[in-house]
Amino acid sequence: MAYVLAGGRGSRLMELTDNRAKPAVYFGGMSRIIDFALSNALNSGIRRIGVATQYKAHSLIRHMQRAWNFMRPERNESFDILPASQRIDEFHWYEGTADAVFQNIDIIASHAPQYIVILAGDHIYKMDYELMLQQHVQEGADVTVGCIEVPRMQATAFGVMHVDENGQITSFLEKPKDPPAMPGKPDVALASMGIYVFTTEFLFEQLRRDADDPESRRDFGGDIIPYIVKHGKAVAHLFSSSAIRAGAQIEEYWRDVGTLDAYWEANIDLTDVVPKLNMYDREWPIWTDQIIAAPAKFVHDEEGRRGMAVSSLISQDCIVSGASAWRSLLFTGVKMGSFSDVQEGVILPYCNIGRGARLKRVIVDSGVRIPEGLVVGEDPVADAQRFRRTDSGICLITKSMIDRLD
Ligand code: ADQ
Ligand code: ADP
Repeated sequence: MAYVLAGGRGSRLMELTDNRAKPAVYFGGMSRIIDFALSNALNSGIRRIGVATQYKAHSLIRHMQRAWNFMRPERNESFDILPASQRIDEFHWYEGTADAVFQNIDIIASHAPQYIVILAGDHIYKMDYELMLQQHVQEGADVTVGCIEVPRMQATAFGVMHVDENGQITSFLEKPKDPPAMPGKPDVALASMGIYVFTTEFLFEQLRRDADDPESRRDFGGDIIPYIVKHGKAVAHLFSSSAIRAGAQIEEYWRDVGTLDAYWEANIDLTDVVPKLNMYDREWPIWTDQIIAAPAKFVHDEEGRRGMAVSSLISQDCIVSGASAWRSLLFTGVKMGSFSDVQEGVILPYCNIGRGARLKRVIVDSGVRIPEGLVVGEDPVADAQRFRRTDSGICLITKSMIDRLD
């Protein structure tokens, strides 16, 4: 069984997660972030999935009901959406990630899985969990932790570990201020991806023990994993050893698109001629919700100006009329009016770009109507006053920011 943790807000995405949890944020022109973990589980052959939700779950739950409703109990499949529903008593929402599993022990037990793969619903990557599971079983581990090498200075946001020559984890520090380097690699740290394989019975024991510990924050990275590293057998599984093969090449791509800059960049990267993340891989499809809609359309406007998009991903139901897009993503249902121009823009579903608007290096939230003639990306001071502008100059534009303009 795969158990996906999808309750976190992702507060560093600022207003993009004001009304939806991070796993529900759109990515890549068609998908939502959670589709990657769910597709990985499905493509790995896992047919029982549970998803724990908490923060602003409406958009996420609606998406999963539309996109992920094809699991069939009569084929021994299941898809459980598990909102924090105060199952223990009326005072307890999910406290931490471990609690989000603990509170659903009875539901998990009803499916009787021998092993459970705990996943985060907020990372962009492709991975075959089967290989991690095989390693877990072969080595008789208590827990197997997915890990990846990252630049040492980025590791402050992760659990950082040391392993011995057999791959057993000998130390685990959650979000250390000064991350320890890997032996012989002073600029690299071995980071936890926040994904774990457990033998189910052992996980339940640990969750019950943790629930009785008044000091615990009920967190996998903060409490459960460090405890097992000290008292049991925790083994590291290197992501590079199970990254999916795309053609002959291993696609070693993993992103925590946790900030606006990282989110924007990971999206825009997909417009490269040969992106690091292959979304055209039929061997490893990223499943999502598909609406029934008209194809994307590019038209001359009345004045004869051409509508065009270059180096861009244009989703269905878009109309680019006498306008141009470059290195951009137009999600479903985006309409661009005459003389408007978008460069390096991530334009979420059902936005309208008004006549003559010029947008550079932007993220536009879903359903936003960009007024005629609005210019963003040319005057940093004006941008910062009106929109959420990052230090590197990416602007997030939301409905309420546009409403405040007039
Ligand atoms: P963090 O990145 O801090 O560290 P965390 O906030 O614990 O991740 O969230 C992990 C997952 O659980 C996310 O998908 C989030 O949406 C979800 N989640 C958070 N709180 C939840 C709750 N109360 N109920 C349900 N779901 C919840 C973790 C590990 C690190 C590791 C990084 C890798 O602790 O050791 O390095 O992930 O990104
Ligand atoms: P989220 O809440 O995560 O932004 P939604 O599924 O609610 O995702 O859709 C985002 C926006 O798109 C909303 O502003 C909604 O009103 C609009 N929208 C959704 N479906 C349609 C549609 N078929 N036609 C026009 N607008 C739509």
